[in-house]
Amino acid sequence: MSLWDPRLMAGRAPDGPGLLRHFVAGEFVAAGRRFTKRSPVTGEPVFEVVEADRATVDDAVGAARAALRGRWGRMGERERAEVLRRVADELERRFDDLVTAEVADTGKAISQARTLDIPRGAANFRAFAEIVATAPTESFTTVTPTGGRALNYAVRKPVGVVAVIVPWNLPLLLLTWKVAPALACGNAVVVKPSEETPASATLLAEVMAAAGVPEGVFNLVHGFGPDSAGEFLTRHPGVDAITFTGESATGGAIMRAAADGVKAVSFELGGKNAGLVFADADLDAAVAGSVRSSFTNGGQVCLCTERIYVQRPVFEEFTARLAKRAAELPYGWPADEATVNMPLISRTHREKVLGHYDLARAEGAEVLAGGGTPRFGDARDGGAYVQPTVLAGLGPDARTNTEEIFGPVVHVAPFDHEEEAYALANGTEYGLAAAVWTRDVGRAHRAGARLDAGIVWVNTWFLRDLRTPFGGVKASGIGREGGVHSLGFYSELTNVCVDLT
Ligand code: NAD
Ligand code: 6OD
Repeated sequence: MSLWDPRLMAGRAPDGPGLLRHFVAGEFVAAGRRFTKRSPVTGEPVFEVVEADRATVDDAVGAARAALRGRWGRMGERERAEVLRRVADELERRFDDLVTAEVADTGKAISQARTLDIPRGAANFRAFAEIVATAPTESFTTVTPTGGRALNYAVRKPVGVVAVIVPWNLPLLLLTWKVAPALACGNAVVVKPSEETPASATLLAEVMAAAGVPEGVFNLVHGFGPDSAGEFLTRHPGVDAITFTGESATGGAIMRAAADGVKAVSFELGGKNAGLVFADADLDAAVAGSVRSSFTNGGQVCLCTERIYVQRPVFEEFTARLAKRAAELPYGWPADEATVNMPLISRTHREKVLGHYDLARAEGAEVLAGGGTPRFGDARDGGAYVQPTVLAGLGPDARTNTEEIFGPVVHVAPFDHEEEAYALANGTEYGLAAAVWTRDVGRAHRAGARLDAGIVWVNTWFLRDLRTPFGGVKASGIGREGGVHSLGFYSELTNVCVDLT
């Protein structure tokens, strides 16, 4: 059987689970203990995965360092951009295998994997090929103390070996969002995907080899966080910088690990994102947009809306329509084109989300839709599904309205005045994203200025331009990636000063 047999999308490995290995110095290696990756659709094993020990992480970091000293280290920006375009071509050639890998690991709907996750993988490489090949660096003519002239200009150099640690919710999208700019800037990477989603990263290693990326430039180690591949990597003295996407608490642990080596960090962390629906909004668009922003990917997108504040005149109508739409979202097997709902990533995560559903009830919430688990009467009952859920009736300080849940759940509450809406939206420790629904152009711009968030969408959600700054404020992150901001993190600038007199 091929490792990427499409039948995996139904949550079972017909010929037994395939083995997913590390990729070090251009070779797949199987050294280490093994762990089982289970399908979130059925709970059945779909892959056996090799877990990296310290020695394998050492080898991977060593291979990356060696690559920087070789052909890769001598390539110019345009040549690297060409390599990135070949990676994008190869990702497109392996499109169906990547869809299978992503759906097998996550249980996400095939329509989403085909239109969001996998296309963004290739788009990330194409975008950063363009950005690095066209980005200017600064230069100044300086008057010297003797009245002569000096030329100052900046040269962009790689940071070195970059550790890339990513979560399970949009595995290929989030991994390539970091690998593409890191390689564009001439670094070598050691990547550690989530233990929950090892498949598409393994396929990306195949893609790198087929695209002719020199050996050691892209290395992959599988494993967990603490006392496993993640921690071995972040504490490794041979790693120069760490780019991480995941929970805010994990960001704290990685920051402590990075402190000893004074390593640069870029963090994209958790959120508790607000939606604001003003009475002047196009209500059809606000309802449809909020269904997307709360329930896409089973609510497991860091940018998802978990709190919606609605101006009082339209509160009843908006809430009734949102709850009805949530209850109608279609279930199905992941490979069915009409499927929208997907399972959570694991039974463990389901326990956490269901715990939040119970907590909301205990806090006094009214459950307007969902609130439990669906029953299928087939193998999906062994999976990690929960119902899309709409809650109401709680105050802004309830734990339901302040803690990130990371599931298909949203709480809806009314507000009266614009200032009140901003205060409510800004009232958590997070500051990642906001979605504002209004027809008032002035208010649209005011919201952008007043909301504590790395990105404010107005009359849309998750519309991305890869040239823009992306990141979070407060507990939602450190730094910005995207466009030239990624070049800022993944390269070091040397100022060269030439006295022309
Ligand atoms: P997580 O923090 O548990 O794990 C993320 C990655 O870190 C995994 O690969 C994990 O193995 C690794 N890891 C865990 N502990 C580690 C340690 N001590 N040292 C090194 N590596 C360690 O996050 P998750 O549950 O996989 O993902 C969900 C979270 O990610 C949510 O909080 C979500 O909001 C956040 N997220 C943020 C963004 C963003 O762009 N801001 C994007 C996606 C997800
Ligand atoms: O679109 C992106 O570039 C990005 N980093 C999205 C993050 C989604 C969080 O789950």
